Amino acid sequence: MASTSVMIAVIVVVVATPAMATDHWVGDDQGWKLDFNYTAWAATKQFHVGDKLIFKYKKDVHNVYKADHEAFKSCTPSSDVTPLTSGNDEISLASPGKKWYICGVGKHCEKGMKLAINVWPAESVSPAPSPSSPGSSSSSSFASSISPDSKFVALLVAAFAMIVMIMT
Ligand SMILES: *[C@@H]1O[C@H](CO)[C@@H](O)[C@H](O)[C@H]1NC(C)=O
Ligand SMILES: [Cu+2]
Repeated sequence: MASTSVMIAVIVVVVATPAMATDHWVGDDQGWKLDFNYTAWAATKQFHVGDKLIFKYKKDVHNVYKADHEAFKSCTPSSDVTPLTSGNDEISLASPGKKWYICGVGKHCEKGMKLAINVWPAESVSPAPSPSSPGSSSSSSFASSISPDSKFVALLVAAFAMIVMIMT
C-alpha cells in the first residue's frame, strides 16, 4: 500500500513537470567552429522563447554577430552590431521568429559558421525566467508554470491511481 502511494506520487510529479526552458549548446559538444554544418544541426532542434543559445569557442578565434537575413546571406555583419566575443556567449531567445547568427572572423561565415533558427512561442504558460536569476524556481513559480494540459493529465493519472488503490 505504502509503496503504491509512493509510486503514484512519482508518476504524478513526472507527468506534471512542465516543459522547462532549454539551453542549446550550438554545435553540441563540437561548439562554434569551422567545418560544421549548423543548418543540419539546427534542423534537429526545436527552439522556444525562453530558451538559451550558448556559443562555445576559443576566445579570439571566433565571435558571434547577431544578424538579419541580409547579413546572414551575404556574410557581412552590420556595422552597428557589437559582436559577442567571450567564447562562452549566451543569447536568450526573447521573441519568436527567425534569428540569424554569423561568425565575423575572416571568411568563417562563408565557410559555414552561420546559424539560422526559427524560435517558436514559449511552451509553458509562465513568463520566461528573468536572465538575472537562472534556474531559480520557487515552489510557487513551479506550480504556476505547469501548463493546464499537464495539470489535467496529472489529475487523470491521480484519479486512475486512486481507482487502482481502491480495487487492490
Ligand atoms: C548542410 O546540411 C543541410 C541540411 O542537411 C544541407 O542541405 C546542406 O547542403 C549542408 N551544407 C553543406 C555545406 O554541406
Ligand atoms: Cu569563426
